[in-house]
Amino acid sequence: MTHGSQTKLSMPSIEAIVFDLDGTCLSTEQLIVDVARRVLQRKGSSLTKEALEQSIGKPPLDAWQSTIDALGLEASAEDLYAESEAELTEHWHDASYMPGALRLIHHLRGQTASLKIGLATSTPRAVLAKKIQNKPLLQRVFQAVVCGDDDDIRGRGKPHPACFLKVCSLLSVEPSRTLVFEDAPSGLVAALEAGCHCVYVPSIANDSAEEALSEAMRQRVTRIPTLLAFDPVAFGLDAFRDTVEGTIPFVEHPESVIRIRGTVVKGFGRGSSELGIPTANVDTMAVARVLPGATTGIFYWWASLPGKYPGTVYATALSIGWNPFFKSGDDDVGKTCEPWLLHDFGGEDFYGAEIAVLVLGFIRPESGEFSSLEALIDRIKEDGEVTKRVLAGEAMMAFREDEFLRGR
Ligand code: ADP
Ligand code: RBF
Ligand code: MG
Repeated sequence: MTHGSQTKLSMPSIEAIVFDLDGTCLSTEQLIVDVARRVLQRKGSSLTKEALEQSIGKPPLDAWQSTIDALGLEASAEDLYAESEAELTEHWHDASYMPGALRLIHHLRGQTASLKIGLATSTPRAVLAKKIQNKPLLQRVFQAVVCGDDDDIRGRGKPHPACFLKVCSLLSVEPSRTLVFEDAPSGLVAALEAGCHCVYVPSIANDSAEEALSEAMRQRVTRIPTLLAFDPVAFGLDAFRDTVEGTIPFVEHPESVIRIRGTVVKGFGRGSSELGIPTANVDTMAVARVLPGATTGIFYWWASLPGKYPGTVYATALSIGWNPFFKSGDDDVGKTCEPWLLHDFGGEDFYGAEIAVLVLGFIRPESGEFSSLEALIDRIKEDGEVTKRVLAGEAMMAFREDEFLRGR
């Protein structure tokens, strides 16, 4: 598998890994959006794509104000925030793992060389307990946990380096031998200020946090689009042992399987005509409901069109992302979710149909670095071949029977 710029870094050997929680290990953003959706429903309104885009990545009160403005509501941001906080308190344990987080943490625990693992989160300790209430791995894996309301941290939240300095000290490791996983610009700065190296997995789409960093600091950042693209070998750690044909199957951790149900919508109209590869674009709201906004990559999955062809399941290669090969300059082309069903429909289209998909594995990060359109097409066809081979495996075949694929 290719891993872009994850070349081996010139850094001392890694003795500790420190995780941020929200947006890095847990997909709390999804939960917050779900709760926002319910709050708005009770007000007789509903969350639109535009309102969601306006509010993503902002602090809660600002996010609510943007939503109110975008939807033209007669409500105060304070009231809606209070209402959503009350509901969130009851639902923190519903937060799912970020794609690849469960697998990565399991892997790090099983390293041959002893590796310390810590957590540095802005979350108050009481809320942390709720968030990990039903996640036994997160309850026992960290040898040191620093929370935002700890006495010596309060008032010195990220981007202040205090939380990372403290967790390093609790783990008895030098920051220079510590690798931090972060998804937010403030966390990235905090980790670097503390002297750590940082694997930056931005949770905000098209974020450019590195631009604000000094050249020296930038040397200590490795950006990846999703934890699924992390290569431990580049950091002197053991290689993953769960890959099949260079891909990452999710079946070992069934909670990692992603289920998307949506409607087939119109795309840019270049799939069939320009590439000869039709893709049944899924409406982005359906995707946003289950996958963090910044997660991109090429995946494989089983798909069905339950309303149209009930009972039939198709092997499918899927691209989720910004199609960087086609992105010219600063054009902000929207994120798409495009399944290529590996089946000949004889020229038929199924716009408007319900599509159910079970994402079972990760093939590679999406790439903009193809020398020609033909090179991209060849690579996509190779993704299709890999998909067919991997999905033929016994564990994968079993998922064809999944209730989810039968429709509502
Ligand atoms: P668009 O940009 O609108 O998605 P495409 O050229 O990618 O246009 O065409 C995709 C459409 O073709 C799909 O929405 C679907 O209705 C139809 N289609 C036909 N065969 C397939 C297939 N094997 N996989 C995906 N979509 C297909
Ligand atoms: N687009 C890219 O820009 N980079 C990619 O690496 C890439 N990989 C893809 C892999 C698969 C399996 C599929 C189906 C599509 C991929 N595409 C990629 C998306 C392609 O650009 C898109 O489907 C067309 O532009 C039509 O919108
Ligand atoms: Mg398409």
